Amino acid sequence: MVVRHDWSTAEIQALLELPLVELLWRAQAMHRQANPGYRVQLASLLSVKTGGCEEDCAYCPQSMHHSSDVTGRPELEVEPVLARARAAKEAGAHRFCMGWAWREIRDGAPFEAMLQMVRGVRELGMEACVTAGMLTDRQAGRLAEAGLTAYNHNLDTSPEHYDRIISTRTYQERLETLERVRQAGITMCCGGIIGMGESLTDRASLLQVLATMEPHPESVPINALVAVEGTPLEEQAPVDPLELVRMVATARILMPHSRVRLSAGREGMNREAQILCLLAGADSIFYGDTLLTTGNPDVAADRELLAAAGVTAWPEETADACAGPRECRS
Ligand code: SAM
Ligand code: DTB
Ligand code: SF4
Repeated sequence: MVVRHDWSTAEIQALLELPLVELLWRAQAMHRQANPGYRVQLASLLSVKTGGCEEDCAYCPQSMHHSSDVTGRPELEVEPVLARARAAKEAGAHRFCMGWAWREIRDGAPFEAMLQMVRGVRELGMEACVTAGMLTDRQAGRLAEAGLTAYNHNLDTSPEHYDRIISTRTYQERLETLERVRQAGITMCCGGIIGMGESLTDRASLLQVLATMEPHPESVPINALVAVEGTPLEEQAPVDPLELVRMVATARILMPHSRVRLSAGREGMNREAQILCLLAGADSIFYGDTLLTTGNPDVAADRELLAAAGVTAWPEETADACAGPRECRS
């Protein structure tokens, strides 16, 4: 399998525009080679620090610039977070992702607590992912030392569409944060959102930035906008689920070894559309009743979804774990 890092936006747009059956066929061929068992990683999310964020991301209910901002939710402490991680593990999750609604990480007690949470999650034998905004080299180094598996920092959209979505932080700053994560030896979780008024060329352009990274991000979350009341994007029409299928399939073709995560937006999709995404190459879902502040299908529904699709969840089958070039699956 040839893994390329020199994709042009035009080539990617041509993939996105293929007849759906053809696109699915090509994505399937890649997916079967890279993940012959069709295994799907279950990742649970927890918002540790919710709301009051200084950034003005137009999609985000946690920005202090929007009337949707959630106030008065106390920041969670180490023990309750680890209790949630244990519960997620018992429910079958293999990765535990923790979010902080921050513009950037600052040193001090909350950061020390974050490091303890990372250590605690790793001691449970789970992968640990953190998303907390920008960070310094030293903070990235300390997170790596604590055993952090992945840092999530999304590009969200194309460089061209970005200014219509966020004004308080530049695309370049995002890329620099990602580079710090890479340099520290932490795997990169980086993806975007569709349904924010972007064109097909914007989607191709976002994927071009991701697919020309070397190495590719180990994890690529593909979100469909959850249009939350009180955010500037509250009126956005829901995306056609087949658009999400196309985005997942194209990501799979471009980045064969990356974990493509079917992320926000599943609540508005029927079972068949979600199964099409699994067929198109999604090999992870967020698992648990809530994402950060919005809803997600419940655990029982997701168990039924995976059974109906005939795919296996991690960590049941870990015999050949860590055999491939992906991030550790043990
Ligand atoms: N503050 C940190 C940051 O922005 O890096 C971490 C938390 S932030 C909520 C994580 C990601 O969630 C965002 O980059 C965005 O891609 C996604 N997200 C947030 N709100 C969303 C929404 N309403 N619909 C879809 N995705 C959303
Ligand atoms: C990602 O790309 N999607 C997740 C995770 N990374 C952190 C977050 C989705 C958040 C959806 C809106 C909310 O629940 O607040
Ligand atoms: Fe803050 Fe992250 Fe929400 Fe942007 S996406 S407003 S940085 S919490």
